[in-house]
Amino acid sequence: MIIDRAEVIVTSPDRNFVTLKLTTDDGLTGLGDATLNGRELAVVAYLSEHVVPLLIGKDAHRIEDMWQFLYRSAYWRRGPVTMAAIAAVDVALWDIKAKAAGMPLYQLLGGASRTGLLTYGHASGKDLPELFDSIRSHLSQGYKAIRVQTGVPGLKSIYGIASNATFEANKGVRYDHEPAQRGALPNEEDWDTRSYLRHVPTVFEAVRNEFGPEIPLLHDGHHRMTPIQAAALGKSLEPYDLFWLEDVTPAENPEALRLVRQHTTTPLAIGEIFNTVWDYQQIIREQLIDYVRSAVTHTGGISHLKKVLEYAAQYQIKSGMHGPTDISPVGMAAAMHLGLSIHNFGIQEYMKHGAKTDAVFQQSFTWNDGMLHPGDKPGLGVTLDADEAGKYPYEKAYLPYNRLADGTVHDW
Ligand code: KDG
Ligand code: MG
Repeated sequence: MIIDRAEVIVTSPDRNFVTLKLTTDDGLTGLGDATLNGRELAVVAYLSEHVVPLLIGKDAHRIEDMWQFLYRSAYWRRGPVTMAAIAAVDVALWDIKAKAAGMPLYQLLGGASRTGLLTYGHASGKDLPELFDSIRSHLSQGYKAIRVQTGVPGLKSIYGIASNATFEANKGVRYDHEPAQRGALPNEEDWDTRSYLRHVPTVFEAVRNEFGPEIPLLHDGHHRMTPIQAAALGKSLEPYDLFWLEDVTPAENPEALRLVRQHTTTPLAIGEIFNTVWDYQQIIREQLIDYVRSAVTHTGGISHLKKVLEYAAQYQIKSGMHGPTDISPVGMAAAMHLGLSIHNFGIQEYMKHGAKTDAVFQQSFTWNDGMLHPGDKPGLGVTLDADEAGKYPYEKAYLPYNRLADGTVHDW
């Protein structure tokens, strides 16, 4: 089973996606997601110029060897561009291997460890009435766990709450508040941590009063706090029993979580911008987190993320894979197969893709009663319709950024 062709496909139905398609000499195809929101073409160049020439003529069965070869031979290691490119090759090869075996991929990964994957969706609102409507709408769709993001009095536009500018620039497609803005320069948002820290606990109190104690609630701090601020937030949210508090401090400094951990029992999740097991080494070993947020797409594929999660399992740390719409249906399918097979699955983030995206990527997963299942077609269970994909050329899109009241650039 020799790799005969490798195509890098860029398409922008609802939003940009980068997909690697490998074809073997016996006609099997495999897909891998290489989408890096706002920096998509960097991965396209890495793949087309540097990786594709290395794939042709290679044995498609040798997945681990290919991973090690792409990782080690480049000399320049890690980072989101490199690891997204390697992930795409890895996932496409797993797709091919599972098709060759005539099995859904999760069977090759050890078989199902559960019947389905608990998902959480994104509820948000600039004020309580809007937030409550959004929570009710998610509950009525079937979500059993909900991420709560809220506007903060005095701030016009913040992460997780679609600003009118983003909504309009995205041509009215809301994607449950996808932050990237198409065809323009980055949207500037504003930020004030003290107002946020005062306001957020009042919102969780109101949500618990309205919706009761049962629903698992999550919240994303999006890297915006200092360690002591994050510790204070974790402590002030303890009465509201969060499922997790995510990305409280900037991810570059894992030691920051020591201080947070010393002060709060609110469970912590981090890692959507991590790329390798080495980013997790300290925080897993020191048990500073409860959930690993890495996506298959950004962490070197199934082969590498499985190693991260096996390491995490030694410390009862669970998966909470990143799954906003910037993970393509191919990346989501890979997450579902991995999540179904591992023992330490925690929860899966799940935002529905738009109708155009679903027409480009035909999928076999199901989402019933808040639970995902990848389906039982051989491989990942996703095919890419080239004609549909060709209708949607790449459109430049930028993620937003933050400034404080005095103009200082801040983490968003
Ligand atoms: O591209 C950036 C998004 O993936 C990110 O803002 C989403 O934080 C995010 C989440 O938790 O889904
Ligand atoms: Mg996040």
